[in-house]
Amino acid sequence: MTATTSLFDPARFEAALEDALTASASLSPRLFAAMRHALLAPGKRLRPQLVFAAGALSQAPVEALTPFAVAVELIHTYSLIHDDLPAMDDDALRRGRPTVHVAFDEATAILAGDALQALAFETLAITPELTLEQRMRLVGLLAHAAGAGGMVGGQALDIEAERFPSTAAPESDALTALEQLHRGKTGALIEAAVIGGALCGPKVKRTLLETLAPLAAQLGLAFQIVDDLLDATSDAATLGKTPGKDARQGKQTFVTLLGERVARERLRTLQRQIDAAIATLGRDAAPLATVARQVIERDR
Ligand code: GRG
Repeated sequence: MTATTSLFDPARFEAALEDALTASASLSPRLFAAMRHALLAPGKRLRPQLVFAAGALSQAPVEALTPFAVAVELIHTYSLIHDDLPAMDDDALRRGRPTVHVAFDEATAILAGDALQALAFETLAITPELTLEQRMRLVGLLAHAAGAGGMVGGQALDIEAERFPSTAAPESDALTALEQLHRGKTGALIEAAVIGGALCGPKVKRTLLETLAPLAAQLGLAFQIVDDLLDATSDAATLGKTPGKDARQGKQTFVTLLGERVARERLRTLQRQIDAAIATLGRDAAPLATVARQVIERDR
C-alpha cells in the first residue's frame, strides 16, 4: 500500500475499538454496556482518520497508529457523554441514538465517561507497538489536549460564557474569545490527533511538525465553523443530534457572531491555508488532503 492510499480501514478500526473495550475488564456489566453504547455508535471517526493520515507523513505503521487512534476516539467519546449530561448541554440524542444518561442513567453516564478516559491512557501506555519514548510523549500530548489547557478548559469557558455572561469578553474581543474557547474545546483534540499521528512514525522530522502544527490548528477551527453552520442550518434527522441548540441556548457561535456569509468566507480562507500547507508535504499528504476535505465538506 502506498502512502497515497489511506492507512485507515474502517472495519479494522471498529474491531480495534471493540478489542480495547473488551480489554477494559469492567467490574460492572451495566457500566460496560454504557461504554459500548457510546463508543460503538456510528461516529464519523474523523479524529482517528486524522491520526492515520498524519502517520502516513512519518511512515508510521498501522500497528503503531491504531492504539493512538483508539485512545483519541476513547477521549472524544468520553467528552461527548459528559457534554450531553443534564449538568452540561442536556442532550437526549447523540450519534442518532439516545444519549448515555437517557439510555442508562446519569451516574452510569458519568462513570462510563470516566472509564473511557482512563481506558484511553491505559491503551496507550501498555501497547507494545510504540516505543517507550513514543508512549510517554503521546500520553503527555493527549493528556494536555484533553485537560484544562485544552478540551476541558474550552468546555469550561463555554459553560461560563452561557451561565456567567457578565464575565464575557467585551464585544470587540468576542471573536478572539470564541476562537480561544474552540481552540480548546474542539481544536485541541484534533491538533493532538494530527501531531500524535506523525509522532507514531519511526523518524519524525522537526520541519514536518512545524508544518503540521498551524495546519492542525486551522483544521480544528474549520471543523468548529462547519459544526456551527450545520447546527444553524440542518435538521434533526440529518444531524443525529439536537439541531440549532447552541443558537437557541443563546450561545455565541461563529454563525451568530459573524453571520452565515462571513462564517462561510472564513471557512474558505481556512480551506485555502490548509490546502496550501498540504501541498508542501508531497505525495504522502494525499490521505490528509482527503480527510481535511471531509472535515470541511461534511454534512453531519
Ligand atoms: C465534557 C470534558 C468535556 C468536554 C466536552 C468536545 C466537547 C467538549 C463537547 C462536544 C460538544 C459538541 C457537539 C461540540 C461541537 C464539536 C464536536 C466535538 C462535535 C462532535 O464531534 P464529531 O462531529 O462527532 O466528530 P462524531 O459523533 O462523528 O464522532
